[in-house]
Formats: sequence, structure tokens, C-alpha cells
Amino acid sequence: MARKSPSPGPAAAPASAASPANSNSLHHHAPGAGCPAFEEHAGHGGELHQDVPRRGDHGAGADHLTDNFGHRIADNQNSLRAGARGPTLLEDFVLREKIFHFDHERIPERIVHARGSGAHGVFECTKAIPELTRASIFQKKGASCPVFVRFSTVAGGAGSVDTPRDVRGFAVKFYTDTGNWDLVGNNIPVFFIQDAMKFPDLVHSVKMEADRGYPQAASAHDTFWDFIGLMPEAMHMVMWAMSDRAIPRSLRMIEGFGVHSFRLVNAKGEGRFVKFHWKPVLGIESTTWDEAVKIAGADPDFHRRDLYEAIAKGDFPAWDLGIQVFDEAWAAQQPYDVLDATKLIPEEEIPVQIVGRMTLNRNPSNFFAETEQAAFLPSNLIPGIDFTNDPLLQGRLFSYLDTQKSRLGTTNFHQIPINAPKCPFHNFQRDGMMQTLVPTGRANYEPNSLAQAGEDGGPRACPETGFTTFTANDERNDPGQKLRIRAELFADHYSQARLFYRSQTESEQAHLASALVFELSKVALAHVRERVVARLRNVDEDLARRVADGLAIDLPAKAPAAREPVDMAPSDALSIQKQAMNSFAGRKVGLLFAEGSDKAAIERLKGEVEQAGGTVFLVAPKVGGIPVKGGTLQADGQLAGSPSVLFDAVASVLMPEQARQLAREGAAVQWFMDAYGHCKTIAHCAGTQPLLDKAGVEPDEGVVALDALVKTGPRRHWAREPKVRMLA
Ligand code: HDE
Repeated sequence: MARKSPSPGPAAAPASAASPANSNSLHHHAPGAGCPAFEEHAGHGGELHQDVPRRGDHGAGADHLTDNFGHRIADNQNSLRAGARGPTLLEDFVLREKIFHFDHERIPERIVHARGSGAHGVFECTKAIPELTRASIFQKKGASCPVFVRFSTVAGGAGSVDTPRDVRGFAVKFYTDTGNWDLVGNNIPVFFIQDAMKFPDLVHSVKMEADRGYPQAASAHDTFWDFIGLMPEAMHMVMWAMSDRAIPRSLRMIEGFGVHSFRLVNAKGEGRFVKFHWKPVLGIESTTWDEAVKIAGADPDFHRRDLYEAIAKGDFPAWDLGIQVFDEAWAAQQPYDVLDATKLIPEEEIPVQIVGRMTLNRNPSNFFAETEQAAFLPSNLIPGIDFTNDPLLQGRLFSYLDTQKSRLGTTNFHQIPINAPKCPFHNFQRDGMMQTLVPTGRANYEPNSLAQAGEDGGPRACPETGFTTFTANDERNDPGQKLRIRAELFADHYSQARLFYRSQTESEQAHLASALVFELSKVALAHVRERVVARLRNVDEDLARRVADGLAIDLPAKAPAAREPVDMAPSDALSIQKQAMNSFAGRKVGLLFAEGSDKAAIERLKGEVEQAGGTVFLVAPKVGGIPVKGGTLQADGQLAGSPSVLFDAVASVLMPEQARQLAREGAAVQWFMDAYGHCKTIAHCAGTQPLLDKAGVEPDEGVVALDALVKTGPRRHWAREPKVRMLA
């Protein structure tokens, strides 16, 4: 039996954008692509199986049903059970994957504009306007780009009817060669509210009432009109919403409006205000209310069907794109504010000039993948078009990006084919859920100089062709400048780095210089090492020289400073050592003992430290009770597992015999060697000496007798450091 074609197929040639992620995707055979007939047979329960023919081509695999990881499926009718009448088995990964995926097929519908219909098409510039805008799409008559449009109702859910009294969304995504431009408009040129702050209230009031869950897709109810009655600014929009504009005959016969004043900016940086209009080639047509109500019953999908069928049969709907252009001076004379989205500009005042035509010529191949996943963002602008300070528009710039994360679940929603630009896109954003791109190399930050070492350094900003915000500073409409600029004194990059360095003690400076040497010695790129040292010369010449010496490189030429650093008075508060407290509070002393140690001496020391606010942790070669002079003593930790790095200071009470024995024990020698190397206080009894000698502990102000521990304190003895390591 020959397989049937899944759908009648759209009239225009499908040319959906292939994404890298799609190259492996499951696809259906185009009808008539020469698929073999499947073999049909009945299973044990009489169920119908359609299988790839036994003697068919099992090599190519295109006809073979698989799971999402490519495993071929042998039976798509029966789950795996323990015997014909037994329970279903958890190991049936085919069943589990199928149900799992099905369970998660739905994504949250749009909070507004949930019910919509989409179509692909093309936009063509019919009048070049380079004097008004540098937008690439308007530079030449005949320039064109693909578009995707989504029409919608506002209040109803995704499954509501097409013909309620409502505003219609008219969202257009232009896939231009300079990136996506989303003109997310409505079929009414004004809006209910003036400030984004009121949008959640407006939407709550018009949606189903919170307690009863109705009415669906209708504004004729208490809460909506309660809100409207308290929002005088809504009255203009109410006129439109109660007019026949809100009950259109067809989506092909609605006007569209960008609503807000936007700005066109030309190559010289001159900006003018603009309002965008879509004029349907078929004219504007509405139903009567009685018709709209009856259509809702007769065909809830009236508009969606009308659009789909018109496109499928080649009767492509089209709209002219018009612009109303005006300048600051004109705006300032009007009795309304052009930044107020509840106001329109009469066409008689500023005529609409037609600059392009959009033709919708292809139905989506898959409603979910395209129409449902389409994510429109008013912030998607291209160079040559800019925002204005309309407070409603400004709020939208936040909202749409934000909403996509909860609808599509990931910041990578831009990689979904319907949302991806059709021009190249490269940046340093990485990872995230559902990442489908595989960036190569290690340049995931900028600035970088990896290219100097022959690596791919990634893309860079371009001030000439990149998007730049319109900067004019007019009193009325742009009272504040919007600049990507840093204030002058931000150019001083070194004065405080110098202040910090010069405020440190000698030992801290040595640590800092040594840390730089260590870090830079791990840098394999020679030019990177040199550049850092060249910059250090602006901080402190001595520091730069120490680091260069430590790396055994020539001192490079000083890097130019954007602003000459100034000398500031050193600050003791910036140094740790200058404010060291030398207190036992919150500090821990490790006390080493062994068989035969003097219990009384240990307990005395412990008492003293505790009285000073510290704690003592007893360390011994064995943890259980050890016979000591005066009884037995339990250790808190075994020597090998309690290295001296765990303590702020160390002490030891040992018999000479035990110390000699421990001098052969790596962990014991290391215990003192580390404590000494880390400049800690070491308090010891005379018996410990053989072990100290083996560990290379030399007498200094921090190596003290047991009874001097509390007086000496747990501070570090930095003067010792040059004896134990080479510092830069
Ligand atoms: Fe929207 N609007 N809106 N809106 N809007 C959304 O974005 C929002 C406004 C419009 O087919 C949401 O992706 C705020 C004016 C259309 O996918 C959301 C404010 C105009 C569509 C959102 C407004 C619109 C939306 C819901 C006040 C006409 C459907 C899902 C500041 C110029 C786009 C989504 C599509 C959709 C927020 C006001 C048109 C929540 C906060 C004014 C055509 O982000």
C-alpha cells in the first residue's frame, strides 16, 4: 500500500532556513519521492503493523522509524510486557521516550496575543529613502528580504475563536542582511495606556476574571470596564476598539501600525521621527458584530483558515509599508506629545509615503515550530532605525526578551530556525540550555590577542557599520543624552593600582610580585606576558622590574597610559599585615604529642590557648588512647591526616626518643617544615629539637618555648620568609 502524502503542500516552494541543528533532524519524504510501500500485517492482538518491507533497503535508513537517539524501532504498536498479559516493563525505553516527549509537547502560551496565525513572505523596498535612513533594506528600490508575520488576537487563549471584538496583533520579522528587524505592531494605531507600568493591570483586567475563569476572549465584562473607567488615557483606544476595526473581515484586510514614534537615522547621523503603517492591498474590511458572533460559532478558525487557504492557492495577501516622517520642530508644535502611544498623527497633517511592499507567499510548514515558537522583540532593530523615549516602548524593550525565556525555556531561543537571523551572527556568548552551536577555539572573551599567536581571535565590534544609538540632545524629546561613553576620569587606570601596591608591607609586595611571576609563568603566550609587565610599569617601576626578573625577560617598553597616574598617600587600611590582629580568637593551634609525652604540659598549654579564645587540636601518630606521662590521651586527629596547614600555629610536646623516631616519619618532618615555611609560630618543648633539626627549623622570634606561645600569638613571622623561599 503506497504511503499518502501528509498534507496538500503549500503553493509556494518551501525554502525554510536550514539550521546547523537541523541537519540531522527527522524528516518526512516529500510525496512521490519514490518511497516503497510499507508491508502491513496484523499482530497477535489483531493490531495493524506497517513495517519497512523485509526485502526493502535497510541500508539508507530514511524510511526507518527511530527513537530520538537514532535507534531503530521494531514495533510501534506494542509496549514491552512481561508476557502477553503481564505488566509493562520499565526497561521499555521506546515507550518511555515516546510518552515523555509527548508529555512535554506544550510550551506556555503567550500571556497576551496567544492565538495567532503566521505566514512567510517577502518584503521589497519600492522607494529608496537613504536621505532618511541608513537601514540597508531602504537603500535601493528593489532590495528585498524574507519576512515572517504573525497576526493575533490579544485577550483570548491559544484555543479561543478568531472573531471576538479585539485588537489584532500584526508582528513582522524582517530577516535583513544587517540582522532581524521586528516591527511588532497592532491593527490599531494607538494603545490603551501610556506607560509600561500599567500593562499587567490592563491585561489582568481584560483576561478571564480571576475568581471565575471567564469570560474567554472578551472585553465585555466588569473588570475590563472597571479598569478602563479609571484610566482616562484609554478613551482614544476605546473608540478604536469599539469600532468595526476590532471585528475584521479577514486578516488580509487589516491595517497595521507600529504605534510608537520610532526614529529614522541617516548615514550623517541625522534623525527624524517616524510612524510605521501597513496598508492592505485588498483594502480594509470589517464584519458587523452580528456576523462576528455567528462566525465564531460557525467557524472558530475563520481568520486562520482564510489566511492559510488564500496563501495555499496562490492568492497572496500584500501590504504596502508606509511611513510618516516628521522632525523635532514639527513635533514640538503639536497639541499632543509624539512620545505618547495613545496619540496618532493624522495622515492629513503628515502624509503616509509608501516605501515598500510585503507579500505573504508561504504557509508555515509546521505551526508549532514556526508560528508558536516565533519570538518577536521590539528591541530587534537594525542600524538606521532607532527607539524613542516613548515610555510604553521602553517598557516593551524589556518585556519581550524576558518573556521568551519563560516561553521557550532558554536564552538560546534565537537559535530556533524561525528566530535565527539569516545573516551571519558571531559573538562571545556561550553555552546555556539547548545550545545547538559548536563554537571552536578558546576565544570566548574580548579583547583578546590570540590572533597574534595564530589562533582564531573571534569577531570584533565595528563602529562604522554597527548599530549606534541616535545621540541628538533636544530639550523636549531627548532631555538626556544616550551615549556609550565613559566619563573622563575613568581614563585613570593606574593611580589606585599604585596606591594599593605602595600601601603594602615589604612582605606583601613580595607576595604580590611573586604571585604575578607565578601566574605569568603559566602563560604560554610570550606577547601576553610582556604586555602585562609593560602595563605594570605604570603601576610601579620596581614592581615591573621584579616581575620581569622573576620571569627572566627583558623589561618591555612602558605601555602608554590613557591618563598619567598620580601619586596618592599610602593607606594602611589597604594592607592586611599592617592591621594583623595576632589574636587566638577563632584561630586553631595544632599540638603534636606521642607516647610518653607530658600530659600535664599538654593540658596546661591547651588551657592557656583556650583562655586566649583559641582552640587546640591534638595530633598524634595514632588516634586512639595513647599512654602518656600521667595517663592516656586521645588525639583529635592522626598525624598524616592532620597536616600543619590546617592550623594557625603549632606546638609540640614530645620526648626526645619519640622526636628522634618521628624524624624518620615524612608526615612529622613535613609538619614542622610546612609550619616553618608558612611563617607560623612554632612552640615546642626541648624534647622536640631532633625533629626540628631534621625539618630545618631555625630559631627566630616565631620559634618559641611552650610557655611563650600565648604571648607570641598566632601571627605570621614574615621576616622569616626570605630564608625559606625565593620571592620576586
Ligand atoms: Fe505586546 N507583548 N506589550 N504590545 N505584543 C507581547 O510578547 C507588552 C504592546 C504585541 O505574535 C508579549 O512574545 C508590554 C503594544 C504583539 O508573538 C509580551 C506592553 C503593541 C504581540 C508583551 C505591550 C503590542 C505582543 C507576549 C506595554 C502594539 C504578539 C508574548 C509596555 C504596538 C507578538 C510575547 C507575537 C506580545 C508585552 C504593549 C503588540 C508579554 C509589556 C503597544 C503584536 O512580551
